[in-house]
Amino acid sequence: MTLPLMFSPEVAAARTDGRAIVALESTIITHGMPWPQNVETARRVEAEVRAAGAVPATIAIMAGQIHIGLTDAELEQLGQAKGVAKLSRADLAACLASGGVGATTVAATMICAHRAGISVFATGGIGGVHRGAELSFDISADLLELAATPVTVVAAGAKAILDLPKTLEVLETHGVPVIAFGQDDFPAFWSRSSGLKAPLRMDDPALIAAAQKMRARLGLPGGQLVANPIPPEAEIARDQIMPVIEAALQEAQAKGISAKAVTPFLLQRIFELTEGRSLQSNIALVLNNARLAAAIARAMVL
Ligand code: PSU
Ligand code: MN
Repeated sequence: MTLPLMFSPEVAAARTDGRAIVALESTIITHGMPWPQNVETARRVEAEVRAAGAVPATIAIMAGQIHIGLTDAELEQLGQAKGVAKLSRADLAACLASGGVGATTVAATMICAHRAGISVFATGGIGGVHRGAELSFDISADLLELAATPVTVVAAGAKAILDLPKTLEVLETHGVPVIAFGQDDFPAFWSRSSGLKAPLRMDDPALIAAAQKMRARLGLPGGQLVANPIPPEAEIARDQIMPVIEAALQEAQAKGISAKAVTPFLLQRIFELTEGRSLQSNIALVLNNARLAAAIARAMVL
């Protein structure tokens, strides 16, 4: 049996023409933002990729098929659907085999993108090492996927709800290049800086593309994490967002939220506690990441 890959007409045409393609994930649509902003944002992100000269490929599982690129109707359907599975490396195959529907996380989107020949992917923020991981062992599969699958992921750093020093340590242990774009500091999703220095810095999308190709030539598996700071006008300062994050984390603990539910719960609570401001920042940073990913993807096909 061959892999059930289904390309949208737009992505199929881009493949024929050898154009730059940028993968986009779907968990941010189903679990990361409320409707209707989720669908509106997904459309705007796709438009941003096109405006920057590449072709967007939003990835999701529908009726047991890996969709590489969604039509507008499919996007709307997914954005309104309730109870969609959040798929990572561990449950992707089971969902496909049973003919199910699922949204792909960073890890699962990387896997599908790679199978579809796409090497650049834009998202909001990757999963990472959760606070208290020394007890819960909650470390996102996104980190190990970056070590295994050759896709360059553009994110605004890791979400500040995580333990960022431990996240950087795990990435380093697994040999994942963490490249801050245009600054020295590792960004913290809603804020431009985490107060931590990023291991690497690059200011040129072409260099980021060249580094990914060089990894392949070295015979090293895995991708790269490009940490792109949120635009200054959209950021929430660290001293403003931190107390909100603390409050959300305490609620999650009191309610016994665990495993896959943690990240969606925290994002929703932070949205409520900031009266929607965190969502505005999240949208701005994803659009910004889409632009940079398109520039990297264009350099990749040269
Ligand atoms: N970025 C966002 N919003 C999100 C996510 C990323 O701006 O909802 C999702 C991604 O799909 C990421 C997932 O892979 O959160 C991480 O979940 P976990 O911590 O359970 O691994
Ligand atoms: Mn987790």
